[in-house]
Amino acid sequence: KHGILTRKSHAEMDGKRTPRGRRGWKKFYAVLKGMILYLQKDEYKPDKDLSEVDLKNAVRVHHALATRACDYSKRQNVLKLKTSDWRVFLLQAPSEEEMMSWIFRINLV
Ligand code: I3P
Repeated sequence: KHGILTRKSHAEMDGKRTPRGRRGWKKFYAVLKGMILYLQKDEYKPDKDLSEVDLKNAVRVHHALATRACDYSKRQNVLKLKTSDWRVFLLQAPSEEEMMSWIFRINLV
């Protein structure tokens, strides 16, 4: 699955709140491949190598939990992604349908 996702980091690997200055929203081209959600700067090209930044932004979604971000109301179609290493991301999809689809696909991994 792939599509546009806008990300906000909420908590870090130690479970601590992401510090100010790194809590902003950022738009990515998202690709879910195997157990990894790639958050790329540019559109997906099958034969192009990932940049260092793209690799750094990749999230392992094995044993992660995706739910609708019911407690976040500033933006629409936002899902909450909790990873097995205690990171928390908010991910905004372009539509309700897309958000539901991402939740379903991430939880299948
Ligand atoms: C954050 C940025 C986010 C905001 C967040 C700020 O600043 O303005 O948009 O979240 O508020 O800390 P920075 O880019 O300097 O990290 P919202 O859009 O959800 O308000 P927060 O600290 O209350 O999460």
